[in-house]
Amino acid sequence: MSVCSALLTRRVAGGGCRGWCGVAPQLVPIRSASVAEPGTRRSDEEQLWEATGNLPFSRAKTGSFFQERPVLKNPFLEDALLRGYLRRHLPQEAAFSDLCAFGERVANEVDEWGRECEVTPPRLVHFDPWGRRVDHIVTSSAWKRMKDLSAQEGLVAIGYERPFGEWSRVYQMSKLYIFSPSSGLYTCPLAMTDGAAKVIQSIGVSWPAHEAYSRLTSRQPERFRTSGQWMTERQGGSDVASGTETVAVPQTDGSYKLHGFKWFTSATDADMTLTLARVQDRTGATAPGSRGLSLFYAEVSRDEGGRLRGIEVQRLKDKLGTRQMPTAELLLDGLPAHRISEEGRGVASIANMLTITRIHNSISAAAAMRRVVQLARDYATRRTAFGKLLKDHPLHIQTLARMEVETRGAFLLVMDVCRLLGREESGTATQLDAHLLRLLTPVVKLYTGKQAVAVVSEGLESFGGQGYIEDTGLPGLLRDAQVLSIWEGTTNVLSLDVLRCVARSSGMVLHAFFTHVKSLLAGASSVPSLTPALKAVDGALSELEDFVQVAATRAPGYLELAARDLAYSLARIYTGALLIDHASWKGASSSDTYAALRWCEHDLCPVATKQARGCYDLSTPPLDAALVYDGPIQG
Ligand code: UCC
Repeated sequence: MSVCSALLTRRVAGGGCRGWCGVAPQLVPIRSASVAEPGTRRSDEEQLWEATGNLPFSRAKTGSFFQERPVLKNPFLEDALLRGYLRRHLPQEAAFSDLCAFGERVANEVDEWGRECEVTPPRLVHFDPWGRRVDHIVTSSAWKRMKDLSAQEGLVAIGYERPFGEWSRVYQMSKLYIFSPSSGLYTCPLAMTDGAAKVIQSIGVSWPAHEAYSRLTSRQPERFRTSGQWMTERQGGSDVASGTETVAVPQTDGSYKLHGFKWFTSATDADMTLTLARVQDRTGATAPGSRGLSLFYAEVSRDEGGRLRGIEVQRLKDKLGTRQMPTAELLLDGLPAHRISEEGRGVASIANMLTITRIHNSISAAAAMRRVVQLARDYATRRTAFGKLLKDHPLHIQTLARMEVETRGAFLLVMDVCRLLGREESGTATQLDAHLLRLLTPVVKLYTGKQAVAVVSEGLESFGGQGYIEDTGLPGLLRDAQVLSIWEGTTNVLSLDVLRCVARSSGMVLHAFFTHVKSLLAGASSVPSLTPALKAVDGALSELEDFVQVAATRAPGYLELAARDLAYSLARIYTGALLIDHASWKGASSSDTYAALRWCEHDLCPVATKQARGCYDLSTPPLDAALVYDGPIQG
């Protein structure tokens, strides 16, 4: 039997792709047939291929081998840590069965809608066929289905119904965590909607926003409404105090009309918004800075002619990712609005919204990591390279294990912040809890935002070239992850927020941090398998205490240079303590212990490491600047 007929026999017998895998020589005759020069004599083997009609790549044939795609399974059932965490803290049958059913729906139904949102991005129709300005943002039917689903599943409502008391936020965020990577970015309007409901509730649910509150927190799709959060203007989104030019002109009935330009408004198809503006006095003057800003509630509505009242949508933003979601530039030209904060208390009043959206952001970050790990580990059971499945290559599995450790750390960190939020909202928070919530909100947001980009990027690489192919849906995960460290406060802005809350609390937030980490470590001290991790976190905590003492004696510029590394140190130490605490629980698994040990291979206190190297000495800024600008000819 010739080589070819042996291969043919094998192909028929093998049937599927696996029979072909890793048998490179069989492709030789095919390749040589396809590259034969015109007029050259073909070999007997090639002629035999043709005669039998089995040239696998000829004419309409595309070969018989195809990689298997990764399969999305129920994200709740796939997630051992999520289930373990809930078994420990919220062992309620109702919560488990709801999350399980929702996970099934996400895998089998919702994920496809998310893909539809991605491939059918929103578009802006400025004019109707007769030339009238309409400014319609046209969204996909999947995007609209996401809205109905969000109401039905109570994705905002749960936070306000509080079915599980202080654990209700953990339950709500667990649902969002399952939903987020399949949501087509619908989690963005939900974050702002949740934040708006929180602001209204904290101000007092009364006219004019009481009806809005009941709709924002409704489970009925026909009543449910979403909110925007319009903060960013042309001068930028971080320094809100000096960047806000929008003015509020008082009306005789006590309401206001807003005039300004909002440069970056997310999920602009919202039904209402909270926004900042400066109230004009009778002379048209406004107060500068933060004390000139007030918080306004405005509804997005249309007049009888179909035109938006007081708003022109200038254009939709052309973004790297989050393309599923309409983000727009808005000209406010007499938008009717109501002031809902005291005059000059705008930033302080919208801070509640920032807390909520930053926590949602962190949930989305942890969820993106979890999703890419789930897909990558599934793919590793299907894809063969170098003669065996990827899952049987130790280096590949080591890479996935490192991603898993990062994902577990992110999950526990964000869930702990949700726990604290739930305690605050249910009235069970201690002063220590309140301090921790204030400190850890910027920390979890900045740390998980960065981790998500790294883990999702690594995840794409684990698919080889397929991770770079658009219609696998994988590149979208990376594009969407990149926004997580940018919006709702960049890494540096949030690092400075950490310093600010330390200063404003006279160090009490740090005191709460040290106290709580020590109590978590003490609770695990009797578990011998965790000793190396305990020692590592305890040592890092001491280094951090030393750093704080030294830094307190230095000029303010010293701490500013250390701000990012300080925030990272807080994140790594606290996460280490949470991993240890979780692994010390009686229902924990050996993987929980292993994850805690692996986490502690990080530099847990980079701020101490870099301090020892003189990284924050005041001699460094000019050297940094000289390095950054090395090259351009001065003139
Ligand atoms: O809108 C955007 C896109 C929306 C998309 C949302 C979707 C996200 C979910 C994703 C899920 C997939 S982007 C807009 C982003 N912009 C920001 O995040 C702003 C970033 N900048 C800051 O955070 C700054 O630190 C500012 C603006 C807060 C700084 O302003 P000021 O005026 O300098 O602030 P002050 O003076 O420090 O604080 C004023 C008051 C103080 O209260 P009082 O007066 O009582 O002492 C502060 O304690 O506000 C209080 N405050 C806070 N309270 C300030 N920040 C906070 C805070 N984080 N928490 C509690």
